[in-house]
Amino acid sequence: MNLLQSLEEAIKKGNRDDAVKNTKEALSINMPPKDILDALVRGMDDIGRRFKINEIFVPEMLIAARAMKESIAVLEPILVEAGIKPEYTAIIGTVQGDLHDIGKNLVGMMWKGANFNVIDLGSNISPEKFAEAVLTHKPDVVGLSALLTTTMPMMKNTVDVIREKTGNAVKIIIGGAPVTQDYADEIGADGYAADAASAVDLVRSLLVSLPG
Ligand code: B1M
Repeated sequence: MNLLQSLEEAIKKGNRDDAVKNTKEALSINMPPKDILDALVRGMDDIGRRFKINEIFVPEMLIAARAMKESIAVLEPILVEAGIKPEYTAIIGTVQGDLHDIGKNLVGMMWKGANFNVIDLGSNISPEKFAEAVLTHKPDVVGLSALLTTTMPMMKNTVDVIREKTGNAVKIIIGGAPVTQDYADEIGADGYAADAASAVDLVRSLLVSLPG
């Protein structure tokens, strides 16, 4: 088994120590951070598949998620260190009622890697808190994440409250497993990205046309 396969296995087993050790080892031999990230995501995808067929349950998911988070904490500075001056300021958070933060963290990490100044509000964030953060930090873009079909409507509330309290200047983009481009159009968001890498391209394409 090669190093990336061992890393994927460590995530599947929720073995934090091995996950962190393998991540550090992969970095020490200059493996591309993107390949390391892909191994982490593959491990977590498998966790989701097995949860669906009732092969594992919430505690195992939590343990795997914790291992992934710790590996990501090791990986993050490597992706970030290339940046000199942030290109854009971005706020990100998972909407109210939703505790899933792994995908949101990945998007934030990719944005940091793309040299954006990222303000991560965390998960379970109310529309009002998003709006306050927009007024405080004056970002170029706000990213909303949701992983539950039951919290998707909170995306619409959040878009509405941000628009009402801060106007139309800030771009709002949405993402998360149940979210689609159609849904983004329906709720008046400026864009939708299917994954963390596309979220970088999307921000750039939305902001490049802005004057100034
Ligand atoms: Co939950 N969970 N979970 N869970 N969980 C899902 C989402 C689920 C699909 C599992 C299943 O049934 N197969 C299901 C949702 C069903 C639905 O609504 N259709 C589900 C459920 C039901 C629940 C609970 C209700 C379970 C329960 O208690 N009965 C509960 C809800 C709690 C709550 O939020 N209020 C719950 C709890 C949890 C844990 C806490 C145990 C844990 C979360 C830990 C954490 O995040 N800190 C957890 C996990 C880990 C999962 C799965 C297994 C993995 C999610 C994940 O992190 N994926 C998930 C099953 C699955 O997705 N296969 C599941 C990896 C991550 C990289 O992918 O977040 O999709 P994802 O992010 C992607 C893209 O979506 C995109 O980029 C990322 C990849 O590059 N993206 C964006 C995400 N946000 C974006 C924002 C953007 C752009 C792109 O722009 C701003």
